[in-house]
Amino acid sequence: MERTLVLIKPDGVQRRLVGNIITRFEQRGLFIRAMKFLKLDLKQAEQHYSVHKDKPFFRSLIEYITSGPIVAMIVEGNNSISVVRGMCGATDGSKAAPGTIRGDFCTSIQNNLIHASDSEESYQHEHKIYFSNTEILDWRYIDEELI
Ligand code: FUP
Repeated sequence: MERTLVLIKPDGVQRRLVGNIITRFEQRGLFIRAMKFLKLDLKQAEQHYSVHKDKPFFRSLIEYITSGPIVAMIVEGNNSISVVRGMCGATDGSKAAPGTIRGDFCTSIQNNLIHASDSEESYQHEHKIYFSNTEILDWRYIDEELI
């Protein structure tokens, strides 16, 4: 099984979509291995989005992602990186398909509710910003084999 790093961004928290989003992952048969509610500091935000540091939208993105609390999760499942990206929908909410999280709840490219790792390499870079190894719990749901 594969792991991915998911963030419910400040607009997702402010708009009370945390429960809806987590429910989607639970219902899909994905497994939550770690979760926390936190406010990113500047250093963490710049580290997370370091690949975008030369992009024109970088400062605005950093301001947005540090503007309020977020929920960070490590989600595990079969092909979870592509499964979760599919559930998020296109980066630009105005182009995201209905039925996806962005396609159901937003139209913005920046305030797009959710982040999910786009590759194993990104997951390796990102998860260490949010979780220490002891915070990733070694546990199983009782129905994992069935799912
Ligand atoms: P994603 O992998 O879907 O999170 O998208 P990207 O890595 O391409 O971009 C990271 C974040 O930068 C997006 F979630 C939103 C923001 N962004 C903008 O604000 N403007 C842009 O033109 C592109 C991305």
